[in-house]
Amino acid sequence: MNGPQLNELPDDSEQLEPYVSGLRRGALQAADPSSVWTFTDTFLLRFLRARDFDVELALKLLLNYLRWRKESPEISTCLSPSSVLGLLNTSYHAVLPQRDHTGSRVLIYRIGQWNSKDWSAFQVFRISLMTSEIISREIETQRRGVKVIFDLQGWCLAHAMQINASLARKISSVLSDAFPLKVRGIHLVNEPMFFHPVFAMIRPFLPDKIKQRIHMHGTDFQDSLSDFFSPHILPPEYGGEGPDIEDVCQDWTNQLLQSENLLKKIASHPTGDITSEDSDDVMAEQLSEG
Ligand code: VIV
Repeated sequence: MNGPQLNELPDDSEQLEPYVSGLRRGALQAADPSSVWTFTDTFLLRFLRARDFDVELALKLLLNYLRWRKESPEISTCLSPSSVLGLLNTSYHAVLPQRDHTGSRVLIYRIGQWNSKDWSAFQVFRISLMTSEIISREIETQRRGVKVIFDLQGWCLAHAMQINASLARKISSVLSDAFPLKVRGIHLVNEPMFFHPVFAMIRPFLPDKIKQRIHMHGTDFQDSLSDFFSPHILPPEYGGEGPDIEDVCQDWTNQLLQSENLLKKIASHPTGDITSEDSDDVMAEQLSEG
């Protein structure tokens, strides 16, 4: 069986066993001998699916994920939706209730809602990490990845000032090889001219594969965005016939708040491998069925 076929199998399929064992062996070999890491199958499968069951690439991704977390404590150690509720309540972010025609999750970030006097770039980044941790638990998302719409209306110098070279690097790492999510498309809408210098900081670190998936739609974006997303899933603000942006943001904020305990556990765990059967996970299962 090839990678894409393996990707369709469920977590408990026997055929996945050799891949899971191979990845576990590699990870334990690469680990600091004093560490007490253990890895559940469920956790390892996220990395395998993200790399279509290429064990070597999945190992690289897993080690990058662990290193990124360690090197970015300002972002990774504080995953608490309630701590950024003020920002979430401005309709800054949503995961659309419906997947796109390829099964990808569709995320919206409305950067203009980010008041940079009140919220640091690290806090803003944490929201993306929280959402990513939650949706990467869904098997269908592990298979079909994510597409992201960044609405840059309202992007201004104060925002640009928050993005230094070190942060630009962290952004490009999670997009390319430090988080177990396939990034299938990045769509920028309403980007002003002076967003370009910021993008120029991030771009050089991105592999060609990701660069090719970045689309700049400008202010007159509705026609070109509809080439990628069917109108019935998009909010009217983005040229669609789906639910209002305020409603989808509110719904996702509620999902995040319900995941508060789970996210705190993930943040404080040495590897992030939280796969327990408690109430938090019931929610993750409900999400993956939806
Ligand atoms: O976090 O798959 C200058 C995606 C994103 C993630 C994470 C994962 C992921 C697609 C990002 C996208 C957003 C963690 C796993 C990189 C957080 C960005 C936070 C910063 C502070 C936002 C500032 C605005 C950016 C906007 C443009 C970025 C694109 C060119 C990617």
